Amino acid sequence: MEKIYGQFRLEGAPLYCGRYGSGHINDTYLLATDQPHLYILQRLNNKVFPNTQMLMRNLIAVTDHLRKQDSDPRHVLVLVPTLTGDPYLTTEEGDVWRLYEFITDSLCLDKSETVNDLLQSGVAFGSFQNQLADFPASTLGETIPRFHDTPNRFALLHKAIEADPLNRAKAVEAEIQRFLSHEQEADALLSLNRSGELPLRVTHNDTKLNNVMLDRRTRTPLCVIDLDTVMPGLAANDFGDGIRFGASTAAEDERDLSKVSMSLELFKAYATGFIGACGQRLRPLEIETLPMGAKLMTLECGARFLTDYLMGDVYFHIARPEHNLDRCRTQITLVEDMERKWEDMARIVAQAKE
Ligand code: ADP
Ligand code: GN1
Ligand code: MG
Repeated sequence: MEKIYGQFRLEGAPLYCGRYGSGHINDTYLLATDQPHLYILQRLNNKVFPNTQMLMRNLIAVTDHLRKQDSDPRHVLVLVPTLTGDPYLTTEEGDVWRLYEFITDSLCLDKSETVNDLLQSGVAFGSFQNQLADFPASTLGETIPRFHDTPNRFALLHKAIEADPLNRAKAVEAEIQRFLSHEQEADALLSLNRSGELPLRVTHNDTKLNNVMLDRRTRTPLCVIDLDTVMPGLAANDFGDGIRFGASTAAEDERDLSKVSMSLELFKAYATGFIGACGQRLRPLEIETLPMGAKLMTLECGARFLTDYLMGDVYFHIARPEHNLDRCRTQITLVEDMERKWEDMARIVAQAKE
């Protein structure tokens, strides 16, 4: 690792560098120096992101835009340059490494400890969308083409079932059927976009609770992180992914499915924070379709976990052999629970707008 971090403009002598966080995509390390000064060092996953140079161009443009509105260094990700003055490092092997200032006195939660924590993450992602409302969307590259194209995610699931390279499909036939029985709904939001009823906005597209840093003392939002998928998208998807992860009563990879449900209390908290922070920007139909965003993001993410399980765990980092299978089971359990709570979800969203 010294070969990597030694090429950045560090303050102080490095003391420690070790794996950090619970992201599923990039390789993340905490780097500490004797100043003391903390950094986050990351290698981008170039299997997931086909064009890492374009991704970094997006990231620099988006953070520059955010910084014009808020110059506090704890509020916007800060890249530390290399010794040669570049904003990130490209190795001879073609890997891209970046170094961030560590956001100090912050919390990054895999699970909300209080209802207010989730409400605050809704505020963070709602405000994020507001801050990017005047960002020139056409200058953003598509870092993962068709990222939230749910029908295409189902097409990829079908391909995986057919290819079945590890002979796993037979044993998970029940899970496959639970997902496929929802396939006809997959296009519900994109079709409204094609007909011009739902607009594209600049969205984050990965609005998990652990992609926002809260202030350790006040527990209010400090900074939205993980900007690798900032692209034009639907507001309902940013709402929906926040619910998928944050309003669940259990972890994304919980094995005991009796613990997994979608909490209406948490749903209401996130809806209140998100809708409040998006302000007047959302059209009535965008608000009305927020529950559908929650259902489709959960269905889509579950279909992606199942696809990855069938393909041999080539996309998401796993920590145990059936990790992706466990994850897909929690997601489909949540989808089915949302269906039971559908009317309450619609009512809560309508009330949050008032
Ligand atoms: P991934 O795409 O793999 O999820 P993230 O960019 O979300 O990668 O980073 C993984 C984790 O590293 C985050 O969930 C957070 O805990 C931590 N992290 C990332 N950037 C910072 C930062 N600037 N300051 C403090 N912690 C950070
Ligand atoms: C990945 O990078 P991370 O861990 O924040 C994934 C999301 C999924 C999520 C599921 C680029 O997010 O799309 O919803 O895992 N990110 C990418 O936890 O695929
Ligand atoms: Mg992340």
